[in-house]
Amino acid sequence: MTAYATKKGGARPGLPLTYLDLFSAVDPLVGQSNASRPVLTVFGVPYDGTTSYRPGTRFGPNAIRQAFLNVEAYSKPLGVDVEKLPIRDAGNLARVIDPKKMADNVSKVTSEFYESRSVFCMLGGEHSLTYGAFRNAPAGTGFVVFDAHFDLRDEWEGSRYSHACYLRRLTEKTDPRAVAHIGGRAATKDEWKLSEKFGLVISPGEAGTSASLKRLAVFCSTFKRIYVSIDIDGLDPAFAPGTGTPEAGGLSSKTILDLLYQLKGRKIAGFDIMEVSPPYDNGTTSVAAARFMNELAALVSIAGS
Ligand SMILES: [Mn+2]
Repeated sequence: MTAYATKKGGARPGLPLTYLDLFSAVDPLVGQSNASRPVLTVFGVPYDGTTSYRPGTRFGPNAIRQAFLNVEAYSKPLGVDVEKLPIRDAGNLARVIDPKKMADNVSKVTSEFYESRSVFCMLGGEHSLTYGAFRNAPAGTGFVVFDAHFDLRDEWEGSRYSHACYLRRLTEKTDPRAVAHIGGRAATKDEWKLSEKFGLVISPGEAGTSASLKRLAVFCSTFKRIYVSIDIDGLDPAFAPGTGTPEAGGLSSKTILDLLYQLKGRKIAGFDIMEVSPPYDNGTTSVAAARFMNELAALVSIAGS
């Protein structure tokens, strides 16, 4: 049991400490730091309004939190005890129905983080939200995404802001050469063509080889900061059954960790973990998401913002 010590309520300002303050926990928040500059601020977006196949990612944020409170917080590969980091969990954003408005609200929130150079972690929710989270990132920020899909459709089921379109919308506003895409295996012929404009594409077969680790490290070294987006369906369904649009032939959780460790020493602008769908999960998907969150928090603490 790890993070319980960091999420204790503690004394209320101006009031004496009671045993209720001491023993009660605000479950399932990731952390309750009230530091003026926490190392990381977490927020969830329980939104799955455009999910095309199996809905349920609206339940993702709290499932990831619950899993996070039960994974080991000490990262041996990075030498960081995440339990000791000041992490603030701001809870979940209020949901609005329209996907563009939802992404706009996310964008307003993340713009404040970028302006104050504070690092955030967004827990999804569907991947359309990343269009809001990344589009106002400062110049010089590279975008590293793990995903089975390219999400480069111009529209899907009547919406240009569907989770199948978010990277198309993003790369209309930002340079596609700033995108490193890892794990892609399910896309239309047009999407494969568009993906050739990305700065780096690592297939599931190549991912994890020493050549792929080096290619990612070199890609990241050309940017001031990196934004990391993990669509949990980048993992093979064997590792992550709890997702809305699973695709066979994917990454292992070890492979994603090995690739994430290539970011050691790089400044991270923010990151997100998306598309966890608890109704289809046997528990392994949210635990994998929690492990990624833990290691990314450790990476953030090493390099600062
Ligand atoms: Mn996907």
